[in-house]
Amino acid sequence: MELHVIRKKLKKELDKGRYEHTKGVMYTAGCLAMAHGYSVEKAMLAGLLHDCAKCIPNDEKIALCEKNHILISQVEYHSPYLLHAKLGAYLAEQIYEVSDPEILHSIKVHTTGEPNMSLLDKIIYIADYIEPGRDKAPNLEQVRQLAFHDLNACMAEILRDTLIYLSSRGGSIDATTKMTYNFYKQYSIHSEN
Ligand code: DGI
Ligand code: FE
Ligand code: FE
Repeated sequence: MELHVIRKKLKKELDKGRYEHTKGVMYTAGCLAMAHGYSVEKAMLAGLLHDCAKCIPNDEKIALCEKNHILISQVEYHSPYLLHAKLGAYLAEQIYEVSDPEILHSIKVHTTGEPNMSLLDKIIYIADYIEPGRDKAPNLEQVRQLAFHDLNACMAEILRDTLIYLSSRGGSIDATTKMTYNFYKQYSIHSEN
């Protein structure tokens, strides 16, 4: 499917704020690809589609996963918004006709991450967090700078701040998010880790 067709479709599927965020992630992913020697086109396509399932109502997310044999964990039943990553990868392939496994995988893991991520996985995970429309996270200035110098250290910072945020909120934390942090904390610029 051509890029402008995907954009038009997404504009209808997503609410205004989510579509703006999507464009921010698309361009930021493109810039990170330039900085780290990855295909700009592929990074932008992955960024464009990463949240394609985000605006589907939660009960529908669960129904769609069940119907298509996408496994739902206890934490995902408890926080169904987490499913937009897995479901997004599925829809990117089925609806938006993306067949590149690197792109599909980066969409699948963009919320929790996973240990030992590929270059594109990290580009999308990080672009999602630092795109210009984001303003709530702590240390954004430092994290943004790190993103263009050291992807692994940047992953460690984002995961650390995300886990602090999630435990302050008292919600359930996916085991994968913790495993991802445990993998990336070795690269942290903070000596206490
Ligand atoms: O879809 P976006 O909002 O653009 O970003 P995202 O897909 O990274 O989702 C971000 C939210 O997901 C953020 O508030 C942190 C949260 N999150 C990440 N890991 C976990 C998690 N939430 C829960 N409940 N458990 C996790 O392990
Ligand atoms: Fe997301
Ligand atoms: Fe996002």
